[in-house]
Order: sequence, then structure tokens, then C-alpha cells
Amino acid sequence: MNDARIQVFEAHQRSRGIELEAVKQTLKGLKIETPSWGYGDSGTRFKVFKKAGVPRTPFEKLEDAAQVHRLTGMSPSVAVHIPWDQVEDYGRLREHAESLGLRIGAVNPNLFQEDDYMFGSITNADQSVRRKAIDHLLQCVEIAKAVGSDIVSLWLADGTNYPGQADIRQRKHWMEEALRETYQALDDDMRLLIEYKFFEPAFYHTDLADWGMAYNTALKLGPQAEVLVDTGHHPQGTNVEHIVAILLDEERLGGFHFNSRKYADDDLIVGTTNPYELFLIFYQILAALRDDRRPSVQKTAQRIAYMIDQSHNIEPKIPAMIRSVLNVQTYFAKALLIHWEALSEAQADQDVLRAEALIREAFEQDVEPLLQVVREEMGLPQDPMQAFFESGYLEKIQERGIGGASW
Ligand code: RM4
Ligand code: MN
Ligand code: MN
Repeated sequence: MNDARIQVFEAHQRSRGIELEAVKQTLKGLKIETPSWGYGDSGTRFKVFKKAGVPRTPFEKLEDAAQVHRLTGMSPSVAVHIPWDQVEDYGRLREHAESLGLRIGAVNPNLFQEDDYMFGSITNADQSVRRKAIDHLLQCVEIAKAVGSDIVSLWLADGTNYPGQADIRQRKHWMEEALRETYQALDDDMRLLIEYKFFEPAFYHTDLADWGMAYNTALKLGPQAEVLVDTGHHPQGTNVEHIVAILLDEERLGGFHFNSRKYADDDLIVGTTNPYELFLIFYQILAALRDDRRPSVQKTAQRIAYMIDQSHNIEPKIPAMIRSVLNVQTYFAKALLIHWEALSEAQADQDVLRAEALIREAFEQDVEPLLQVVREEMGLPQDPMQAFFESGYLEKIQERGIGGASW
């Protein structure tokens, strides 16, 4: 790294009144979980392109995830999806993760791929289907315990396509019953994250359509239930950072699924389409972390689970994941450069233009010199992407051939 560039950066931040040591410490603590499914073949409903070198088993997915962590130092955990990552012996999966310097993170029950679930899973009018779906949820709680994870992360595809198709309120009760049973199976230190999405695959109504429904459900279940915000799951124009602020203040923001979108649930690489939104999300989180008047809100903010949830269709998967993690780090770093005292003054003075300028100014800082110093201090390659391409790993995994895991 060019020392002159670092010196210019440090001098500039000093002149802005930013304490860089604290910023660096916070940056070193940032952890972003990557999803096992992001390493497999995935795509759109039109086509899944089969790529050579794609992992064939959950064990190989972990090996790919270990590359991302080795080079970025930020992704020590991997989310799994059941049954995509179903194995006979979860103890072995856990050991394999640990041998790679990883751990298994959120366990995601998949209730959307079996024929039985065509009309819904835990909201299906058929009692035996509901039972099967609840049993799957309970099995996922047990898997989480077996792999040493404290998070079960639930997204439901349940909904209807036509007015009158089903009894919406009845379905709500079935959902609440199922989640209550699941919640009761959690150990005291576990959390149930409830993810919402306003449409797709259902197009008329979705049983958990927005943050309000997820929040209401979490509230009814108890303190171990929290809301998960997937950045791709809102109608156009939604102020996602506002939702983040409210959920933080209500102490129910459990985690994120990061990805970027332009139109629907596009699941593209986070930070590629609307980086300002990502930055503004971190602005809200950091503001909550600084709020000494509300220690319980600070605690909520401290334990947020940051996760990537993307579908890599045309891009090579491991580099896509490295890019994703680096993008999150970049916009997190920019938010750390907000001048908080000046911002509070501007807000107290109701100085609209100054307040807006302070936020935008942080966003416009070039944080690359800072990130390079942090990487150097963490013993990481200065350019993780380049290091990956030079590592030979991509060539090595070609021997896996075509036809790896897919969803
Ligand atoms: C959903 C949602 C879930 C993800 C599935 C595959 O849209 O984002 O989190 O697991 O897709
Ligand atoms: Mn998601
Ligand atoms: Mn999604």
C-alpha cells in the first residue's frame, strides 16, 4: 500500500475530527455470514447454468466458504439450508467446519420445494401437511443444536395467488401455532429470526408479507424471536433504513440478508445497485450502537446477524462472495466516518442542509486506504480478490466437474 495515500487519508480524517483508532477496531470486528447456497449452482426461474467446479456436497461448500474467510477475515460462519445441506451426521459437518476455521451459522428450514407445500406449508389447510412442516421446523431446531448454532432463520413461501383462495386469518392462526411450537423447542440462548417478503412465489397475498407482520409474530412468540430484514424483500421506494431504525428501537432486529435489487427480489451482489441504502442502513445501526441512553438497544445492535443471501447466476461464485463481503465492509467503513457530534449539533439546530451534507460527506470518503491498513494489521492480503485469483483454488476445484449442488 502506498504510504503517501494512507498519510493523506489519515490527515484528512484528522482534519474532519474523526478518531481513526476506534474506527479501525470496529472494522476489525465486522463479521458477515455467507450462505452455503451461494456457492452452489443457482439462477432464475428460467435457467440455472451449470458451472464446472461447483461444490458437490455441503462439505465442499464449506471449503469454498473457507476461502472467502481466509482472504477477507470477515466470514467465519456459514448459513445452511435444510434439506439442501442435509447430511447424515451433523456432528461431522460441524467438525469439518471447525477444521476449516469456520462455524455453522443460521439454520434455514426450507419449506418451499416439496409438492406437498403447493398450497402452503405451516398455513396449509391440510392438517397432515402442516404437521409435516412443523416437524421439519423442529428438526431444524435440533440440527442447529447439533451443529452448535444459535440461530434458526425462517422464511416462508406461503401465500395465495387469488382473492378468495384461502382464509387469510385462519392461515395466520395456523402460522402462529406452528411458530409457537418451534419457539418452544429453542434452547434459552437460541433465536428464531423471522423473515418477511411481500410477494413471490405467491402473488396475491403472502402470509408474512412485511416487517410489521414479522414483528407482530415475534412479539407474540417472545424475546427470542426477532425480525430478519432481507434488503431485497420490499416494494420499490421503501425506506429500508427507517424499518431498521424502528426494529432496533423496539429491540427486535435480529439480522439481515444482504443482496441488491433493482426490480424485485433480484438477489444480486450487495452494494452493486444501491450502495447508498446499504450505507444508510449502517448509519442507523451505528447510531443505535452509540446510544448510551438505551443500553438494551445497543445490545440488540451488537448482536445483529449480518448474512449474505444471494443467487449467483452468471457470475463465478466464490469471487462473487468475496466481492459481496468487501462491499459490505466498504459501506460499513464509510458509515463509521460520520461525524456524530457535528450531526447532533446540526439536528439540534434543525439545520437541514448541514445534517444532510454530513451524511453525504461520510458516504463520499474514499475508504480504500483505511481498509488496506486494516487488512495489513489483520495479516490479510491487501487485495483479497486478486489474492483469490492468484491462489490457484479456482483451477483446483475444476476437477469437481460440472453438476454440483444446485437448488
Ligand atoms: C427467499 C428468501 C430466503 C432464501 C430463499 C432461497 O426469497 O430470501 O431467505 O432462503 O429465498
Ligand atoms: Mn432472504
Ligand atoms: Mn429472497
